[in-house]
Amino acid sequence: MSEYHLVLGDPAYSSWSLRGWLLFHRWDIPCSTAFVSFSDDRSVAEQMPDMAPAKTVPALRLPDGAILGDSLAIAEEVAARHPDHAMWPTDPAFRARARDLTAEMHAGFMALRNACPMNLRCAYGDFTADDAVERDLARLDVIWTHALNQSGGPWLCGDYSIADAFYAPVAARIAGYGLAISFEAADYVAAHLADRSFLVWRQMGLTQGPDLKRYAMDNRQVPWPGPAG
Ligand SMILES: N[C@@H](CCC(=O)N[C@@H](CS)C(=O)NCC(=O)O)C(=O)O
Repeated sequence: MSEYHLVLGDPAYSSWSLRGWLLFHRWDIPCSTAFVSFSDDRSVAEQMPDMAPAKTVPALRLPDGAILGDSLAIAEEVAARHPDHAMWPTDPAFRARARDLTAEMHAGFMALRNACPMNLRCAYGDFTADDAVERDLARLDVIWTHALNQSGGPWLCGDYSIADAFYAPVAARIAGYGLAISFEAADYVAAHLADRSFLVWRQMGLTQGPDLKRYAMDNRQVPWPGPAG
């Protein structure tokens, strides 16, 4: 085993997989990939017995054989093995903020995540956010605006960092569900939608795997609000 091996879920729908994949693609770190299917009758864990004890995607096998089953652990470990890539910002203040933002994303925003599952194949024109989702959006506005004011944009903590990779799926949800946010936050969402690596992943999402009914909403569909590729 001489390289990283990353197992991912359906690109259209697997938000955690997008984070894990960005950690490699955005920094040009070579890895082999394999995909489980959310339409398979078997569980994710059953589809990747070689990645045990990991039971969710993304799951990473390190070149030395160790298995990681959590995206934050993957980020920390890959960043530690590639200090030259500055996946965490080198500036101490930016680095501290990036860690804080990443931790908050990893642990939070459950209302938004539950109400608006990532679906890179659809955008909706008439989705109404409930109060809990509005609270998550207000919190995103606060922390993104604070970080962007310090960094000057377009990314949260200087150059694109792990924090940005972690917020990419949330940006896709805000775009796809047409959720109302501040102008500064909207610019940050637009930066994600136009990001080269995000575009590559979305193309995979558009072409790979079946449409999954459980991710579809009854809302009116509108064109995707970002570049096609
Ligand atoms: N805390 C994990 C969460 C990963 C996760 O929940 N992945 C979902 C797909 S987006 C999954 O594999 N679900 C399958 C399952 O729970 O059985 C991480 O940060 O990687």
